[in-house]
Amino acid sequence: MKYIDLRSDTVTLPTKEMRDSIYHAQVGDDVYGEDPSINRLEKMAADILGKEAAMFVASGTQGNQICVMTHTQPGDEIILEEKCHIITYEVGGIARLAGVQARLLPGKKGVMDPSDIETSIREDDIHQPKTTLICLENTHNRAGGTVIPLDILKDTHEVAKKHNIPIHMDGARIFNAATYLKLPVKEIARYADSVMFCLSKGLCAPVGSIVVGSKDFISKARKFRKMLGGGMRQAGFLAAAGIVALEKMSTRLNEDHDNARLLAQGLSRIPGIVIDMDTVQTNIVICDISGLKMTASEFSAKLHEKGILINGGYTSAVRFVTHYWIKKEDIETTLEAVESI
Ligand code: TLP
Repeated sequence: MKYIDLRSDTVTLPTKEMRDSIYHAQVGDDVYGEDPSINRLEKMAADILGKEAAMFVASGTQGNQICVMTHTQPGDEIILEEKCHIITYEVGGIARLAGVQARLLPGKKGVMDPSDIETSIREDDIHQPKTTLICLENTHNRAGGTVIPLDILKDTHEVAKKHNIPIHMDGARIFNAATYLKLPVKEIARYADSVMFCLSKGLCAPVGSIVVGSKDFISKARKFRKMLGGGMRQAGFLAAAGIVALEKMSTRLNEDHDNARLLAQGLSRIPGIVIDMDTVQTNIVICDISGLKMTASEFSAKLHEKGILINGGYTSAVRFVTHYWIKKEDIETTLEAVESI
């Protein structure tokens, strides 16, 4: 059976052009800085994001963890939104690897209020840890792919500068945010000192993410990447696909957003399903199915029987994610299947 896979945009397979570029890639030992494809990808990424330097990493998680380690010292405190990926899905890495303490703030649709951030910054007091990092997530996964509005981003940046605290942006899906805001991605990245973004989600590359920042930051970060086993030698085979991802796939995300909206509109018409349409901004649709009187895992098992894959959990929230391999017809098939359930 050919499944319609809406579990995540992480499931995207590489395109034919990516496979060809992988086959023909020029490679070398990247730990020596000698992989031409990695060097080209990193230069491209730094230019597109408007930063001095970039570094290829194995995954988004590895990139986020390296950034937290690079910005902080063990015993510091960092500010994060309470449902962000770093806190929810990175296995407690910031505690184990960076040795930092998390100060979690509630977000509105995933977005922290800049004044809440400011009041959470620790005073210079012998009893208190030092606040040394603010982490933002853009788009915000668990809030439904929501984008940080530019004015809030600017205000957050002002607060951070005033207190001399760097901002790290988990921009796993920053190209979706830029597509939504109709802005070049560097107009978002300029409000962060470091950004991690994924090549392997909506951009379809098989493996890899990128960290960007200043030259100093990236050279310090390279040491943490090595420590975490991320010195991947002939990684140019992966970079080759990443180059196609940046050149070809970053400009087509509107299609995924249109499909997500179509899906959300259809789902919201089905009795028992509730969606906050304001959160449907990019390629993620999160809905509440408590009115269907079944758990999310029961719902996803029923969809599975009909050839549709989503991630179900124990709560009543389910997530659908659109991507390159999901076409408009797949959305129609999905809506028919949900309706029949
Ligand atoms: N998110 C995955 C799962 O880990 C939940 C998904 O299916 O959405 N930041 C954000 C905002 C992410 O959504 C993800 C992946 C990551 C970081 C981590 O990227 P990877 O999977 O490459 O480690």
